[in-house]
Amino acid sequence: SHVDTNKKRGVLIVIEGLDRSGKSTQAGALAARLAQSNVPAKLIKFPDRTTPIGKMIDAYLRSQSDLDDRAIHLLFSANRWELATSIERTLSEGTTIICDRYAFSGVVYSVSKGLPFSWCKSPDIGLPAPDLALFLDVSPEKARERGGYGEERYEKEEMQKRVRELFRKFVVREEDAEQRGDASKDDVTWVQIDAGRSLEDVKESIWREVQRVLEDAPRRPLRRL
Ligand code: T5A
Ligand code: NA
Repeated sequence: SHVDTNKKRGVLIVIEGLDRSGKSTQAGALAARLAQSNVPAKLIKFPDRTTPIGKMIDAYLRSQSDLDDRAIHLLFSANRWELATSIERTLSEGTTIICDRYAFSGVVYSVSKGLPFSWCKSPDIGLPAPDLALFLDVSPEKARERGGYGEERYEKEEMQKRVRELFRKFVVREEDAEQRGDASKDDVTWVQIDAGRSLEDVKESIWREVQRVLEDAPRRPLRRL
């Protein structure tokens, strides 16, 4: 069959951040803006609560079931692997993916419960790596202004504070490595976004980063975690 070598692959954009940082709001706004700009794009979300594994995760998050910390960690990862082939296919067909939470949430939430960092990373090794990872940072005070955290298992201020510190470590480590010039070519590009500002300001910051990656990323092969 005819292979169109001029066809650009889609770009994998991950939006990470704390509960109530505005991830879903911004992911939706970005999808709309890409559509207006005639960039084929698809919005996905993790956990995907619609799959059989996703239903187990949903019950756990709503405290309707209890699971060992390691078991739920592996389910979150398996939930990503369920969709990995479809993500790769979509990207190779030229469609950009906006992903509301990904493997970094997986690591950060489990590490903040006390599981070892390297153990937490290992089940996600080999998943498609994002071309851009945005960290939406928001203070617990701002989150409270937005109606506070919800009723789910991790939506407690102490947990959110630990999660925030861990996300910041991820991002700062990558930024430092880039500035020192010793970032490995496989490192994920992180951008921290101050998500405590107005919806419009956050949207504009995100759009600036996305335009840049839409230019650069399609020339590189898709990487893996
Ligand atoms: N988890 C997830 C793991 O432990 N391991 C994993 O591997 C994964 C993938 C569920 C939980 O699962 C954990 C992390 C989570 O604790 P979820 O279903 O994604 O994750 O649920 P949340 O991320 O908690 O969803 P939230 O709805 O709380 O957060 P969002 O999406 O960040 O926030 P959003 O967009 O819904 O906005 C929240 C409110 O704030 C307002 C919005 O209108 C909305 O009311 N808002 C703003 N207000 C003022 N100014 C702004 N700039 C605003 N932006 C949004
Ligand atoms: Na959300």
